[in-house]
Amino acid sequence: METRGQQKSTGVIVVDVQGDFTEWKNGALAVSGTGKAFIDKLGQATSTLKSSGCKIYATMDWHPSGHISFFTSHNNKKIMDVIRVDGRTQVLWPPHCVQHSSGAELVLDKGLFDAVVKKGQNKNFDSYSGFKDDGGESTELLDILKKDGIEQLIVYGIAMDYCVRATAIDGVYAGFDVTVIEDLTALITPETSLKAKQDMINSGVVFQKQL
Ligand code: VGL
Ligand code: ZN
Repeated sequence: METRGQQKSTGVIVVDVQGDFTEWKNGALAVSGTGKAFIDKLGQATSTLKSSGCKIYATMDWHPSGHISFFTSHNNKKIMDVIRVDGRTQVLWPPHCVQHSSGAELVLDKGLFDAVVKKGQNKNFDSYSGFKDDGGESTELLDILKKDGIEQLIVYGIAMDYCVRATAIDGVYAGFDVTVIEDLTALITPETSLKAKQDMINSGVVFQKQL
């Protein structure tokens, strides 16, 4: 079989581009820089990648009400407090991406996606990574990538310092070449994003400014 010169098959993981994370939809956990212009840019980049033959996957945060990551699920806690649960660190967020709520909906055209993977469905575990939750339970993402013969991943979306970070790093652990497109991400805080970028680079994630 002739394989020389054949390109590695590329999968694109569009992380958590859901109303609740956007300013455009006045989301519950709106990340700065996520107005309509940013979302349009993500849509255009994703269309371009799809046209060039990449498989396109979306992850979705999909929490039950009373989820462990919601500050309202704990007594006397406020947004962005950090607590310890069973030896794990848990950042507390406003309730967001509650299953079936309008804020949980993807804000990109669903026709772009070859598969959509939901995460964070177990009330007791958070799941920044699209591959597995903090309890170690896997989503179907890795099986889908393997079935599709994917060898390299392009990752972008919201938020760079949390779910993009965790998904990109787990992608490397799973054996993929992973590139994060920086201009197609939005970040929650400058401090966590600086650390996140360093963590990703240390894990072997490649950073690229633009597509
Ligand atoms: C995310 C905080 C809480 C993310 C999800 O998508 O980055 N951040 N849940
Ligand atoms: Zn979440």
